[in-house]
Amino acid sequence: MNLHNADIEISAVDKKQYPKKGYMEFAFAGRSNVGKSSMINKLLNRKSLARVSGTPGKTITINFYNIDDTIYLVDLPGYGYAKRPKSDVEKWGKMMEDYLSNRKELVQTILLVDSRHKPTKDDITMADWIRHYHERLIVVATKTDKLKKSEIEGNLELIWETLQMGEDDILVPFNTKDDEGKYTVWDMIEMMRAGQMSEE
Ligand SMILES: Nc1nc2c(ncn2[C@@H]2O[C@H](COP(=O)(O)OP(=O)(O)OP(=O)(O)O)[C@@H](O)[C@H]2O)c(=O)[nH]1
Ligand SMILES: [Mg+2]
Repeated sequence: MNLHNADIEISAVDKKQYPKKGYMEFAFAGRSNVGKSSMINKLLNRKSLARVSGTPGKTITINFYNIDDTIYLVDLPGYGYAKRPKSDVEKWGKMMEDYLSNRKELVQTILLVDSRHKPTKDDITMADWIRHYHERLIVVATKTDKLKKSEIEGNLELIWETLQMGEDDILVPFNTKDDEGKYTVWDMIEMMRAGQMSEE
């Protein structure tokens, strides 16, 4: 999968709007501003297919990107945005729960955390949620270009420890400035799609 036909299929505010084609789905969760939309753009070599926001967390939607009429990449609404009203936090919770717990097409939720910081309480909750619904926790540590080379390993260790990751789990460093993380994420998605990652 190197060159992709990709388009937004639906920006859903309600589960009735979720796609009905049955393609496998790979979803990205994480704090507002962690880089979910940027990562989708990077994976697809597109500048602004997924909207990258200066003002985080404005609308609570689940965005489905149709990739080659084969899979969906799913941009989940971000959390941890301080200025969000309580009613929005509730809406967020209901939408996430609806999607994560009932969606048969969902193969894996991938958690994005900022490589510069220790994962937050919300990140830990999200990691637990993912572990509850999937066999393994896959975490992408974003914005590694903002770290010194010498800092990366230690920060990855801190993320690994804080999220209590185990031997079946996967942690991938990622940034939008080079292509390394992009290839690793695509390889993972390809393997999951082919069902080759379950029994290693
Ligand atoms: N330097 C650097 N900046 C990044 C990287 N990824 C994202 N950013 C920046 O981080 C900011 C937030 O990125 P988004 O992709 O909008 O984050 P998001 O997780 O989709 O945020 P919400 O949609 O609000 O949940 C933007 O200013 C991006 O340009 C990265 O790898 N390196
Ligand atoms: Mg976004």
